[in-house]
Formats: sequence, C-alpha cells, structure tokens
Amino acid sequence: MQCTIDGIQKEIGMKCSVVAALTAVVLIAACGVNRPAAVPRSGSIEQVNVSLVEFSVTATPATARAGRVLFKVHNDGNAARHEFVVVRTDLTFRQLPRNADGSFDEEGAGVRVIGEIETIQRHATRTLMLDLEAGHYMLLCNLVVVVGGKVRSHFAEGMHTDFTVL
Ligand SMILES: [Cu+2]
Repeated sequence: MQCTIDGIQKEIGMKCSVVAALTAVVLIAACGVNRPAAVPRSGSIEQVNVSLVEFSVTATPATARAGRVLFKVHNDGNAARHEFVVVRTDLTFRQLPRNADGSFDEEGAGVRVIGEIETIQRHATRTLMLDLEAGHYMLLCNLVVVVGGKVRSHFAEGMHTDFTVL
C-alpha cells in the first residue's frame, strides 16, 4: 500500500493503519473460507469392555472398526493391580518377543506399543481412548511380580488376547 508518501504519511497514518487492519480482517476471513473443512468424524466411538483376571484378558467384543476405540478396562481379579497394554503386531502370541523373565518385550522387533494403562487397581475401572488403524493387535498385561521369591509374569501366565481392528 502507498501509505508512506513523504509529507502526507503523518496525516493519513491513522487511516492507513485502519485500512491495513481491515485488510487483515478480510484476508483472515478469506483464509477461513478457503481453508478446507476438517474431515468430520463419524462420531461413533467403538467401545470395548476388557476384563482382567488372574490370568486372562477378555475383550468384548474382540473386534472393532478402525477409528476411535474406547477400552473400558476392569480389574475383575484379586490381584492388587494389573496393567493393560495395546500392541500392534502381525505376530502370533507364540512369536511375540519376550524378556528373560517371560514378560513381553515391548521394545522387541515386529511389535509396536500403541497405548498403555500402567495400573488398574483391584476392582477398579480405567479407560483408554486410542485411534486404531485396521490390523491385528494383542491386548495384554505385562506386570511382573515376585511371589514367594519367584518371578511371575502375568503375560506368561496367560494375560493376553488377540484383538482385530477391521
Ligand atoms: Cu496382570
């Protein structure tokens, strides 16, 4: 804009800034109009109830559609606590990488931890919302405890289940 002509700059200085401000508003408005609208979510959230007991993981249902999935995880057992880990993997249970103590190796090859609830106290319920793509998943508890001097992996004891996102 030609707002800095010698001699009249001072005089129209205010007008100029008003014009600039208006122009900015118009540009912002134009940008707003031109900006592609956000892709609307379907709005539906798949809910999956997960029951943790010694020593199993049960997901109901065991499948969900791709998108937002809300896991409602209940510690229905008598253990003071359990964990809940969501792992994306094409491996079967027997192929999953393990640590020396029998627990699941979260850093192992062919697996990707998508989400986790560290602690679900006895009889408590906690939720975990994840955005999941189609594929095969494992839901598991990776808690390792020492009972009577023996190391016990909840995963090795059976706390795992397959989960499919369609
Ligand atoms: Cu557990």
